[in-house]
Amino acid sequence: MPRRTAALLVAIALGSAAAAGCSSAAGPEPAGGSSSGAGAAASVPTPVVSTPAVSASTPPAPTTPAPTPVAPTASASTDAPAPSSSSAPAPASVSVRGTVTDGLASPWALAVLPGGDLLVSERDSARILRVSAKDGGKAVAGTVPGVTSGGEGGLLGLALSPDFATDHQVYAYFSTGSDNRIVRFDLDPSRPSGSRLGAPTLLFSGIPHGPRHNGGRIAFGPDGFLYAGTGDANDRSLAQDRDSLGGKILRLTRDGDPAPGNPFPGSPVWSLGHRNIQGLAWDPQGRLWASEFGQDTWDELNLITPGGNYGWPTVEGAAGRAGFTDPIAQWHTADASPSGIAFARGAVWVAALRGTRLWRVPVDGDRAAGAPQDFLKGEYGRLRTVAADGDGTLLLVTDNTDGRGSPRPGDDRILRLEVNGG
Ligand SMILES: [Ca+2]
Repeated sequence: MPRRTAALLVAIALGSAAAAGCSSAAGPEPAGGSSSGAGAAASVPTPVVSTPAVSASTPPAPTTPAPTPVAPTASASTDAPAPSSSSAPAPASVSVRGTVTDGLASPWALAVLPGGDLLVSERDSARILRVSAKDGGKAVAGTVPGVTSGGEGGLLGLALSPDFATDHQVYAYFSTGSDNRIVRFDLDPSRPSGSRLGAPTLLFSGIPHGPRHNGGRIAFGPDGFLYAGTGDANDRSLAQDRDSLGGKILRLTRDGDPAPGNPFPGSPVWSLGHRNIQGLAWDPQGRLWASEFGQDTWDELNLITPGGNYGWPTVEGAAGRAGFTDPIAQWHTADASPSGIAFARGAVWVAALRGTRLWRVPVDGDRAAGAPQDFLKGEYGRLRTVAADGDGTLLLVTDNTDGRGSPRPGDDRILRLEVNGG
């Protein structure tokens, strides 16, 4: 039997098993970990996905050939166009260098302050904590007023002003009872702990809110504008509606206005057709990468272009359909369920909740340079986000206290990782 055919059959068999195993956890942040079917899959190679199966049943896109999405499997390299040995990325290794701090409750976002201290948001308590780089000590910088926690909502993203060193401004994305919104605070380190956040300035509101799919990641791009990943708020029709803020990546000025140069005049929308975006990162060339929760089939890593339509809910994962941009990499939801991402050492690093591991997607320009590698599988439970902290260092935030995990003593924590190779 030709190898490709054999691989395809394996893909179908394993794919069916994986689909059956996750049918009850179709949410964007499905539970998982040791008590779920993920345990049984732990010793099985990650299912082969996509490319052969898709191309076998779907005619190729008529015009521009989409880059082949890369599936997270060692055997994918036998089916995918193999990079030449001279250009193949070296595998990387990851070492856990220590626990920066622990005892966090539903941590969600992480920001690295000048000097190395960290800001962490706690989704349910609505607190922003400052963590000392020296000893991991935690101090409450303040509690964000007006946050309504519940489901996947609460205090979500944080972003530092690009001029934080001089303006001390912090941006936050959070849920109220009726919407998601973005505010800005002054952070005054000279004030007493607990009152270091000034009064919030409301910058942007009306982002659709629901018990699930609230998006929530915010980050400043290299262009100085603020990007926000939103969710479809469990109303899938919003993602393709250019007039809705749901299921989008938004691009805003620092004051919350639609940024100049956005693809749809007067609109904050930068890209559409998303289900739930919780990961945003730029590579050194200024390309924006975004992770996205799939429903029950394909999680995605996408390369974002202005005005791009990423397909939800018409398609999930790589479909090769005209008018929709296919992902660069995709995973079964049991293997990933990706929240925060970071770019470091020539790769996108993806924190996986249900997949309980850290994925590395090596990239070469606008495409994946090889099959994703996974690290720390099952070792620390659900992973909420990852941030780069200088060359070769990653900060990884666990999230076993979000109501879907199995907290263990010390959860949740921030780990410092050292990346070698790559
Ligand atoms: Ca998509």
